[in-house]
Order: sequence, then C-alpha cells, then structure tokens
Amino acid sequence: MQRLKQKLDSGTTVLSGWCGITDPRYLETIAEYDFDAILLDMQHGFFDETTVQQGIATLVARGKAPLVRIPLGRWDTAARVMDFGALAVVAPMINSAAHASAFVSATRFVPVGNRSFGPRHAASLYGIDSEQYLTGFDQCSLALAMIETREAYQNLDEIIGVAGIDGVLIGPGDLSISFRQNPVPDAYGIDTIDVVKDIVSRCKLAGKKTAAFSINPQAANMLHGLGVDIISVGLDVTYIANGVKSHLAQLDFR
Ligand code: 3PY
Ligand code: MG
Repeated sequence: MQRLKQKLDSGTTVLSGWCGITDPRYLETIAEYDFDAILLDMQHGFFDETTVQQGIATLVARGKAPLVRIPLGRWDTAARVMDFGALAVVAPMINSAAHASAFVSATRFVPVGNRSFGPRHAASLYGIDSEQYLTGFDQCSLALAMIETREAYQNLDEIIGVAGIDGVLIGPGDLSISFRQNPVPDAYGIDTIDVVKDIVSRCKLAGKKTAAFSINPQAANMLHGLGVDIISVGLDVTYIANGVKSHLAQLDFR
C-alpha cells in the first residue's frame, strides 16, 4: 500500500496506464507491462462500481497501484473507490476551493475530512488489519484534483491550498478546449503549454504532487522534462490501435 507514496516521495517518476475498458483479461494484460500504476476511468471510460472494484483487485494482485477517476462531482463514488482500495482518486473538473473541499471531505478521514468508516475490504485487499488501515491510509493515498479549465487555473492557488488535496492531475484536452473556447482539443498546444508549465511550477512551490495525462510518448517525454510526478501515457484504445496498426504494417501481402 505504501509503495506509490514512497516512490513519489523519493522523487521517482510514476508511470501510469489509462484504461476505460473493463474486461479483466484485458486489464491483466496491461498489468503485465512496465507501469507503476494504472488508472481506471469512470468519467469517460466504462467502469462502474462493480467493475472498478474488480479492476482494483486485479491490479493490486499484480503489484500495480490502482488509480481511479470518478465521474463528475460524484463524491459518494470517491469514497467508495477508496473503500475498494484505490490508492489515488482523481476528481475531474475541480474548478474552485469549494469543489476541492467537498472532494477532501469525502475521501479523507478526520480531522482533515469526514470520510465514513468502512475499511474492511481495502484492509484485507492490502493484507493489513482495519486499525492499520485507518491510521495509515491517509498517508498512502492521494486525492488529485483535475485542473482542466480556465476557471480552475484562475483558482489554482486556492484549490491546492485546501488541506487534504495532495496534488493535481492536468487534463490537457479539456484545458485547451476551455482556453480556446473550441470543442476540438489541442493538448499541450500553443494556447496552453505555458499554462501547463505554470501549473507544474506552482504546485511544486506549494509542495503538491503533479500528475498529467498524455496521449503519446512524445507528450509523456515532454512532461518528464517538466518534472511531472505521475505521468500517464496513452489509453486503452490507443494501445489496441497501435498494436493492430503495427501488425498490419508489417504484413508483406497488403
Ligand atoms: C483531458 O485531457 O481533459 C483529460 O481529462 C484526460 O483524459
Ligand atoms: Mg478532461
């Protein structure tokens, strides 16, 4: 359970996969590769409460830190996925300190938040007793606020100033949509790259963790150059598409 936080605290980059496809066999396959963590996506992916609980268990059994992105504003789900054993909960579209406080209230035990007692499933998943879980979990898990709108950027200092928010996860697609006022994203493009750099450096100054989504290895390398702590690269549909493309491209009869 401590591994994710220890890795981050030692300054080692955490590499994450990103999955919305719920099939356990598929997750097992992704988990065979060199990811430290895998994010299960309940916002835009297909995970629901049943499949996310199974997905978390699949990942823990394979030594991968389970991260979960909850649907918009679903603080009840945030608390439940922590009960299921998620080591980071990612909340989309956190635009204000009020959103951040509601998120913390659901996911942190007293005195920082008001998370309800229900530790048995996660404790047994990690092979510890309930008391160890209750005293240790807040130190091992992360509440990550997605910064992905102009409003969130304007309120960044207030959001990361909320006690119990461990850091941010930058959503470059929505961030660019919000800045450009254009539904076609331009992730890490000219309109937002300086904003991204500023978010990362202000979080670092504040002692908060940084995470960011990238669609391809080039963007992931760029994020690594910025010193982002948790970098996700690609997502399930691109893993599949690239595998299919590479197979077809190597045929000499098509
Ligand atoms: C975004 O880029 O907006 C995200 O939420 C990443 O999936
Ligand atoms: Mg987004």
